[in-house]
Amino acid sequence: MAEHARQILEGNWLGHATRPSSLLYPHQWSWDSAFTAIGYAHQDQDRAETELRSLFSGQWKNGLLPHIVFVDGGGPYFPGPEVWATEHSPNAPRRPLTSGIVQPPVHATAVWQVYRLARDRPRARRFLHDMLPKLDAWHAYLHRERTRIGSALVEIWHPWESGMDNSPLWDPVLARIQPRDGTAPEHLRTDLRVANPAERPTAAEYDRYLHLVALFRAHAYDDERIRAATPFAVRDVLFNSALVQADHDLTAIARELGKPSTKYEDWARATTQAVEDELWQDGSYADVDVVTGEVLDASTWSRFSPLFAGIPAGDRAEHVLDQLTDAMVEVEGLGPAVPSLSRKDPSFDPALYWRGPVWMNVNWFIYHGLRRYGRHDAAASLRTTMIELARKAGFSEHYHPSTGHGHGGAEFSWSAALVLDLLG
Ligand code: 2M8
Repeated sequence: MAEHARQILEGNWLGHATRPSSLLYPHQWSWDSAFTAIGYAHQDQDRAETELRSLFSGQWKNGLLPHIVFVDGGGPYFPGPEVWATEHSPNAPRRPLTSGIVQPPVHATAVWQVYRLARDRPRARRFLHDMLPKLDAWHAYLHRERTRIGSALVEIWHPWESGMDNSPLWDPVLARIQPRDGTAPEHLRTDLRVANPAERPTAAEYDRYLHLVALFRAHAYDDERIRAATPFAVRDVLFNSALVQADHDLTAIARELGKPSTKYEDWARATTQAVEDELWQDGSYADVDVVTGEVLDASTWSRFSPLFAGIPAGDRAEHVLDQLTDAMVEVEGLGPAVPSLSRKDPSFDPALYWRGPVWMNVNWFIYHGLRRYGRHDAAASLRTTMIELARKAGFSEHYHPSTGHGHGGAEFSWSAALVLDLLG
């Protein structure tokens, strides 16, 4: 199993970074690289460090860590660098070319794991030392530019920033957008040529994705202007939970290096409190639309992501753990798993990307959450299902929640890397 996972990563290795999947995603993606480094950490310190260093070579002067770092000659992908046109921003690097939005901040978590598992300790310490200022700038960007007065929660400004592109969470927000400034004609969409179109976001969704990119470009990627103008601004449970955990990990990194850590502890505390005060709505965690104040209550897996960061306590934690047990599905002959969207949700579709399939990273977050709350048996069952899914269906992008069949991109890096992490 581990050998097969290593072969997948080897096949996607570009010499300095790992692409998520050869045809569908032929460049370097932000949270994919963090997951991939978490897997490499067990086997290959050099690869793990190189993966994260190369991702951060795309970091902007204002600390923004872009969701895609384009690889010269990487292969066709829409929207490519010419659409992002990040030269409009004084903060974007001239090289490498990048996108101009972010993804969930799991990078400090990855850096800390790479450091902890490294065999060559002096080298690992140099790595940690080099990464601290980069992570500091990245988290400072989020806490500074992605918050508004009155809330410590960070905002996402695009469905792609959530990592869960076509989640039904965004339906009501996207419905308010009338796309004008930029559309995505089918012939430009490289994803439709290499993946099953029935498993990809719709044309209406892509038009809105592109409308938002055009808006960011028109505002020269100036955060203050975008904050005032964007019709898509969401306080997302997963993004904020990942950030709380990453702030905890950044605290550990700073302490390990004998550097001040109070700022990171304060960030973690303030965001935790804000998740508890502002995102707990009617007995469940839920995203909030900043523009309308509306609660976005689709029953996605991300309602459980605060467990990963140890956010809920006492009765609330028990309640979330009970909801999680209810949301699990049984993959035929393999065991329990958490689907990206509850079967009971009207938008549930077992093969449609972030609207139902089982994803390895989702189950990895939940596995760690369960362990954190002492639910070791449930965590062990989830681990077994993930390993057996990969054995049965290979390292797919996502899996059918009943049959366990693989869907989406094949030979998918984070599925391989996170199984390597589970194998230990
Ligand atoms: C998917 O998103 C990209 C856009 O960023 C796409 O569909 O083209 C998402 O699943 C995202 O979470 C992931 O990071 C990316 C690469 O695996 O693919």
